[in-house]
Amino acid sequence: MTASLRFLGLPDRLADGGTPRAVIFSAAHGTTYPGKDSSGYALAADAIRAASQDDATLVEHWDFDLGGPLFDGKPVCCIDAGDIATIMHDNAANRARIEARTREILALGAVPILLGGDDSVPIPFLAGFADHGPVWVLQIDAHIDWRDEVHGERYGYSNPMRRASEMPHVAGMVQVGMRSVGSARLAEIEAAQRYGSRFVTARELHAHGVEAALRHIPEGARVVVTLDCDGLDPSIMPGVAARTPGGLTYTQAIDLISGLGKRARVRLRPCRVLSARRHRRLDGRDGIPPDRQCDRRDRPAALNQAVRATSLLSRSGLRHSTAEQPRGRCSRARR
Ligand SMILES: [Mn+2]
Repeated sequence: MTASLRFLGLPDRLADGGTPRAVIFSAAHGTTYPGKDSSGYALAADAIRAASQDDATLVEHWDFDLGGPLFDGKPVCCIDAGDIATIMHDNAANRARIEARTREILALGAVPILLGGDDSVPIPFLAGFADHGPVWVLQIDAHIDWRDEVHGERYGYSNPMRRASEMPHVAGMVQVGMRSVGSARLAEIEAAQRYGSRFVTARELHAHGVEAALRHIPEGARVVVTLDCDGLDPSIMPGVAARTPGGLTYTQAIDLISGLGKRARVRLRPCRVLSARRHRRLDGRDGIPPDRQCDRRDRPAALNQAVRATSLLSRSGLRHSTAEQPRGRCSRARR
C-alpha cells in the first residue's frame, strides 16, 4: 500500500494518541486454492482506498446516506493501519497474520475492519474473535460458501461459512442474498440446514425487505458482517467474478448494515469485487461496535464507516468495470 493512500485519507494513528473506534486494515492474500492465482486480488484494497480519495476532503460534509457527517462533527476516530504482509500460497502463515492482527485490534477495544483479498479472508478474521464470543455472522453473498473442501483445501473462498460453523464462539449465522448457482450442492445445503443457518435469499429480501434478515439476529447479539461484493446486484457491482442478476441494491445493503445497529452489536467484514479490467477482486471488511442505537446521533462511528465503505465499494466496483468485460475463467468462476 502507498503510505499516503489511506481510506478516506484517514490517519494511521489518532492525533491525541487515543484508542480508535475502528481500525481498517487489509490483507492481499488469504488461502489460495492449489493451482489458482489470487495475485489480482492483492490490488483490491488499494483500489478501494483509491476510490475513497475523492471524498477525503468531504469527510465533514453532510452525508445523506448516514443522515449527517461521517464522524458526527466530532474528531476523526477511525484509522487505516494499512496492509498486512501476505504471500500468495503461504496460506497458513497468511491466516495466522490476519487472525493475529484481528486479535490485536479487538484487544485494544477497537472494531476491526478488514479489506481483502479473496473471500477466504473471513476465516482467519472470524477466528480472531475467539475470545470475544459468542458472535453471530451475517453474510451478504450470492453464495453460501459451505463447501467442506475444494481441491483438498478447506480454508479457501468456498469454505468460510463451513469453517465458521465449526468455531465454538460462533453462535449462529444468517446468510443473505443467495441466488442462482454456486459451489453449493444438495450436500452443502443440507449441512447448513442441519447447523441451523438462516437462509434469506435475494428474492426473499426483495419481497419482504431487510427485516426478513434482521429478524433472525437475536437482540443484543454481537455480529460479524461479511460482505462479498457479489451479494450486490451486478448493475451496481459489475466487477465481480460471478455476476448474477437479482442481487441486493445499494440501499438494501446499507439498510441491512444500519439495521443491525438497532438490534445488535456489530462487527463488519468484507466484500469483494473483481475488477473487470484486471480481473482483480476486492475484499472489503468492516467492523462495528457496541450495543448502541443506530439513530444518527448515537450511531457508532465504525457503523457509519461501514456504510461509507459500502458506498465506496459500489463506486469502485463500477469504476473498475468500465474498461472491458471480464473474460475466460474469471467470468465463469463460481464461488
Ligand atoms: Mn460469493
